[in-house]
Amino acid sequence: PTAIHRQDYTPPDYRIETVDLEFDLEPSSTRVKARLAITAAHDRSGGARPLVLHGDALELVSVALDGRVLGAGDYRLDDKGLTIAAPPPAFTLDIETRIDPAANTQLSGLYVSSNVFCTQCEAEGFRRITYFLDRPDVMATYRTTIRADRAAYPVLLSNGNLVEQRQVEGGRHVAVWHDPFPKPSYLFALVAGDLACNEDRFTTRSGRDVTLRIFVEHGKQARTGYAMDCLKRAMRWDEERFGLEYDLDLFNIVAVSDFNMGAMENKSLNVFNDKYILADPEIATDADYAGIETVVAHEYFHNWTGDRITCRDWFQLSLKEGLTVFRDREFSSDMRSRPVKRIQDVRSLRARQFPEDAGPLAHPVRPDSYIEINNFYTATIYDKGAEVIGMMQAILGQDGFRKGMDLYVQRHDGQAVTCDDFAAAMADANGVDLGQFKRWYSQAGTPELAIEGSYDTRAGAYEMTVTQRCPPTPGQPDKAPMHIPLAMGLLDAQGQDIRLRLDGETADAAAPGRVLAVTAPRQTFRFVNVPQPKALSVNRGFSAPVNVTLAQGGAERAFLMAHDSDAFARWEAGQQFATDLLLRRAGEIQRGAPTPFDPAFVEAVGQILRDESLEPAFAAEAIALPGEDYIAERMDIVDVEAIHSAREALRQAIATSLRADLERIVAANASPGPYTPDAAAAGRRALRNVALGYLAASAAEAPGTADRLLAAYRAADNMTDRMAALRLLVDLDGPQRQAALDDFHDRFRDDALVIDKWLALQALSALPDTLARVTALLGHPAFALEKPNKVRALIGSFTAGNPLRYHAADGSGYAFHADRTLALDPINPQVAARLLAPLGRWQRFDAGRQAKMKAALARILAAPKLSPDVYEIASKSLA
Ligand code: B3K
Ligand code: ZN
Repeated sequence: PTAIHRQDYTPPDYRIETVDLEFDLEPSSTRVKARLAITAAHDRSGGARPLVLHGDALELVSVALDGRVLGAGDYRLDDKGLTIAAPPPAFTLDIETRIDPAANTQLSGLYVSSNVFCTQCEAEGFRRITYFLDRPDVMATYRTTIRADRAAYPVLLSNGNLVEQRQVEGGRHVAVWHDPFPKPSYLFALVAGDLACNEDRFTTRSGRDVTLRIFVEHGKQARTGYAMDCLKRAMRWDEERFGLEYDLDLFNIVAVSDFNMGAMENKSLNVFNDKYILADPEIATDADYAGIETVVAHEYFHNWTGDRITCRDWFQLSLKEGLTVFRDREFSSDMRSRPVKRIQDVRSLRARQFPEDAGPLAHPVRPDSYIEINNFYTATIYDKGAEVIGMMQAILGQDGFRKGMDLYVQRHDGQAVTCDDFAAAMADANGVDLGQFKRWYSQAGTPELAIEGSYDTRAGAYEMTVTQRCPPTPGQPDKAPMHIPLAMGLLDAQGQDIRLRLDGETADAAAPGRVLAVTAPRQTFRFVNVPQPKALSVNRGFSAPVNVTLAQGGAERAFLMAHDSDAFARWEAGQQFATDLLLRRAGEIQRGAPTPFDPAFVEAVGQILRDESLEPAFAAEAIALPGEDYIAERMDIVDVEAIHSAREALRQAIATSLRADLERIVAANASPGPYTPDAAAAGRRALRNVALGYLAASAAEAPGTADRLLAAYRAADNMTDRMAALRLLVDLDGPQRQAALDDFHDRFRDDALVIDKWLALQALSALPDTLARVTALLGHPAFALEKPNKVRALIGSFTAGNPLRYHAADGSGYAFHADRTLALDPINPQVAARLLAPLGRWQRFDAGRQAKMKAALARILAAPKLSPDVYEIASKSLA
């Protein structure tokens, strides 16, 4: 496999103006007729250039140019596509292909999921339907005719407006759809199946009456109410916040059970993994509800940031993904608690993106090369991309950012553009220079900020010195300094923000918190007229996605936990305090000499538990310790056992000291009535379940714990509480664990999405025999390698979510991972490749584990007929 480079981009030689598609659907043999109106994009003085259409896994039936059927000598077919050497400047091409959707286990192109035909064309799936210029800068209008058996596939959908629907001979029927908006092929979609529908309406602010439909398996309509509500709220929010309105009379969502990702933003026909649509209190947790809100909004927001304005090439993927994640985050923050949302996003950034940026797969937000584009739907493109957009908003302010968005839409509606175009719109609308800032697009790696502060009592001045450094990443040994917006403040002894004015500024510049522009490798900020400060608060709101080193004692951290005016920073102070304690304890465990934890931390946690003014959802985050993966990131050589033991020990210390407070929290936050998924109720459940988790951590001291958890499991009237109890129980060996798991399975055996949870919980267990149980579950009737949700639930939860057992010293976890990868690759290479990242982190481990991880990667690479997807990840991981 060969790499494609961003620098090699050239505009297409041909344009495709209109696409007329006709599908004759049969599961194992579908015929596709495509009529393409093609024109040359260049003047022809240098002679005609060849037309090279992409194609993959297609059987060509016939091809005709301006009505003349071409013979084998008129074109060339190879495994990349179809080439016509010297076509005329404008012509019509008729292509007929035959495809086998039922055999399409890659789930890219047209495939069948539980008797429903559906498509996934991003990034390069359209070429698995017909020969095409399958690149995002070729935008055409589509007309789609679908012919299928009427009884088996009563619902026939594609993009745009339904033009006609009629019955035809042989028990078949036909639907014709037309999409007036030019779009790239990756946004094409088709669905055919026997589906139930929840219908609703939405009137846009300019008065357009839009029909909203969510299609699901029969019997599941009742579980679509929340998704529909989210959709309507998202539509309204985008009008209010960004002035962006929906542009057709119909918006369709279809939920399918087999899907490679979360969902897909095809124009007016979003296709979803049903995990992000179906919900009711019996089957969905609070986290599931929040996920639905996010993903429904995200796909809807793509209508402008992705569909109306799309990417010129796939190196610009973050143009639509980073921006749309930013938009869905803003939406969720407005719907729920902004600080809690920020905390959760930062937890996930640190758990997924920071490790990626520090490892062999690190790449810039705008990558320079790829082998398989599907490998680049990464945390860096999505989440760091959203951070980059968020920093622009931090620099420009919300109004300035809105001006930039308005200009971006005004300039580029209907176009396929680049990250530079977006940044130019932001810069031009605000009259600012974002030149240095744009290094965030080109430089990989998480910048490190070393910060030191000192107070000069005599001068009444505070100096903060910031040194920035960005570690080397593959292909980028040296980095230039970045423009980092750093939000900060100084607290006085009462915990109040001190008004800050930089040396040289006038008095009216003084403000209680500042956003500093850190631009130099080393920079000192001198604040004048400052009374004696008690604590320094930096990177408030996580204003930049960086790692901060700041020597702060426990007392200062505890003070910030209690007083910082920025809620995120209060949480962060607790995380850093806990991290200090856990890293020290892990070292002591390695040396066999643990010493007691600093009681100031436990006391600070107790204060949070007793502070009734706090939002419960915030308190839940504030008392939850950093995850094992975060601690691992901060260790020179990762020791999963020491990290696990240290964390368990701190949990026990908290439980022992604060038992009464924790019991009170559990009692006070019991469900007051029937379940509602709103943020306030979810926050109370979260706090109660974190407290319950601490109480369970002291299982050794309290022998009744397993019984108590089993009782909590049985008493639960919603999936959040049921899962919380079961999650704790699966770590405790005993009859209660098995009783609950069996009950759960029997209760939900017919609900695929809930069985996914059952598989995942068992894979996440800290018990020593977890790998054996996971291996046995591969043979369970509920498991199938063909179903991505099952693979992610069982295999992905183990490899990515259970560091303690995955990194077993004997290498059994790695061997398991290699075996599963090799079994999955021929079925679904995209999913196989996505799961591979943990093996690539070998540099972080001791020599014994390194050798075993590398051996597992080498074994994968040695396999014959490896997909480009897995080849790219495995080879880069070993490099
Ligand atoms: N754009 C799709 C992802 C497509 C995945 C291709 N392998 C989902 C989203 O970000 O909205
Ligand atoms: Zn997206």
